[in-house]
Amino acid sequence: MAKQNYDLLFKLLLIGDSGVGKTCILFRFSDDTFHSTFISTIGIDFKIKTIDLRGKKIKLQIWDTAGQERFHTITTSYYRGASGIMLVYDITNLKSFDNVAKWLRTIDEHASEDVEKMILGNKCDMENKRVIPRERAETVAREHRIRFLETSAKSDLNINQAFMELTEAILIKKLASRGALESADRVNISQSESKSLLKCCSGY
Ligand SMILES: Nc1nc2c(ncn2[C@@H]2O[C@H](COP(=O)(O)OP(=O)(O)OP(=O)(O)O)[C@@H](O)[C@H]2O)c(=O)[nH]1
Ligand SMILES: [Mg+2]
Repeated sequence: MAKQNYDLLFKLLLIGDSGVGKTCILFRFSDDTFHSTFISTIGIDFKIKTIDLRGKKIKLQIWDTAGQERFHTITTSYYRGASGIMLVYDITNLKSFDNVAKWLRTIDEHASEDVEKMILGNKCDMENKRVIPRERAETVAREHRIRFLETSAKSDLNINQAFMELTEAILIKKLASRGALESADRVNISQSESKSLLKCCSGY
């Protein structure tokens, strides 16, 4: 049998309005390429990239969803299996930012409760066309206790950082829950040990 060449597999999901740059973010991260022609995603697509983090090989399966409303039913069916979700808006497009609240509700409705979230304000290379001040987005992210970064798929700004931060948050959560499980096991063992001790000492 082929040897598994990774320690952990995380599924990530990119969501947000059509045209905000989800596909470009994914291509920049996975292939280090950028295309200025807009080819809207049909339904859903994915890419794989394995990264090294905290001494672990983590295989990322990254699902790129179509932002168009007509694909809502198919795309939301992928939320449940995701450990992390990147919600993208475009800093030059007010509507895409206003819709962040709507996308957050969609996450609440369809994703697992413990999913790690991150908001990305993309296209920050277009400073002259900016309509959403960074502070405004930071406030919204803080209110929802969600990580936030401004990115540019075009000029490769914060793209790697975004995936690393989200993956690290998932990893920390997983290790913490594993640690909790292990200590629960220890409690169970010591309880059963004490029961058998009780048995032997009380002559049962
Ligand atoms: N200037 C600039 N343009 C970008 C950036 N990211 C994406 N774009 C452009 O924005 C357009 C839309 O990008 P996509 O990545 O296809 O958008 P999407 O969010 O995947 O859209 P859907 O698949 O329809 O949901 C394309 O013309 C890209 O070249 C960026 O960081 N800066
Ligand atoms: Mg796309």
